[in-house]
Amino acid sequence: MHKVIFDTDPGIDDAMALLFLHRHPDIDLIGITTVFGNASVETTTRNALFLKREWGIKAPVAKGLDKTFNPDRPHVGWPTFIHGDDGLGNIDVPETIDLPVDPRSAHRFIIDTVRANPGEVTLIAVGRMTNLALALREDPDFAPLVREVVIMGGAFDVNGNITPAAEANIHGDPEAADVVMTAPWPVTVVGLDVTTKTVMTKAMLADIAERGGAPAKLLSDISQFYITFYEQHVPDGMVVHDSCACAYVVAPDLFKVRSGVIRVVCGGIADGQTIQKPDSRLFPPSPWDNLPSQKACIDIDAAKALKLIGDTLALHD
Ligand SMILES: [Ca+2]
Repeated sequence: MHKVIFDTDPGIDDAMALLFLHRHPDIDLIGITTVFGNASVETTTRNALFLKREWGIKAPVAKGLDKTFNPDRPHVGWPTFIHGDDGLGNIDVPETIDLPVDPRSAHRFIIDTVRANPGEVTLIAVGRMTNLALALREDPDFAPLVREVVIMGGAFDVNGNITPAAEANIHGDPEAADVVMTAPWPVTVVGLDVTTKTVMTKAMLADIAERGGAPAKLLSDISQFYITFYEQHVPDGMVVHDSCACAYVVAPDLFKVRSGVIRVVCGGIADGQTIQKPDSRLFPPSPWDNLPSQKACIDIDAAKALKLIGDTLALHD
């Protein structure tokens, strides 16, 4: 069993990943922490509570802060053209959800939960890296107690999606991402190199909606707005970015990884770019020296990953 804290900014592909974690038999979802990105943290937290209620998820929800790790960074608008004004595809999510939020902030919840389960917790982070970086700053000694960190973000051997250099989750808080990539815990980065190969067709989603009961039907309804956006990028369907990170946790064999120190460019025209120094390469002294080697996913068996994701989403409670 994998004890998982899901750090998320729901977000349509986040919603799919959350249902995957809820339904996969090898995942014990012990916490949901929210971050801003696809929408404000007020909205992403409301959406997490909405999905928790609709899907009967037990895990507590802890709300993150609404500032980048470097508070001087200017605010960038929300991508409402991808995720809708409500962050969930404009399905009329209620204004408020009558469920309690954990009294702790997201980063404090992460620290406390990891310290209560040393060596056992996997952090899956599929939004900006702000909460994880804040946790490292508040409690620098807790990183080695984390079993594994799996991130959806970054782009290594391919272009970014928000600039030619940068992927959106990393671009949204580059300083936080650099702190997370260089911390003494094992990180695997599931970025655009593999997620853009993982396209769920409309037919696959319709099949999941038919087999998976009301929760899968809701997921399908949420996803239609996103599919319309993706028509300009893929011929049929949607890229399931965040679910790829969850699939990695239960089926790492479906991914090809490369080891090496990963740094994040902070500032300039390549702001938010992720750059790995492969362990097999030698260079003169550089800012990549004397830091932990992490894993970047560079290929995926997309057909098998999509089957795993689809079959999991269609499982009944
Ligand atoms: Ca996300």
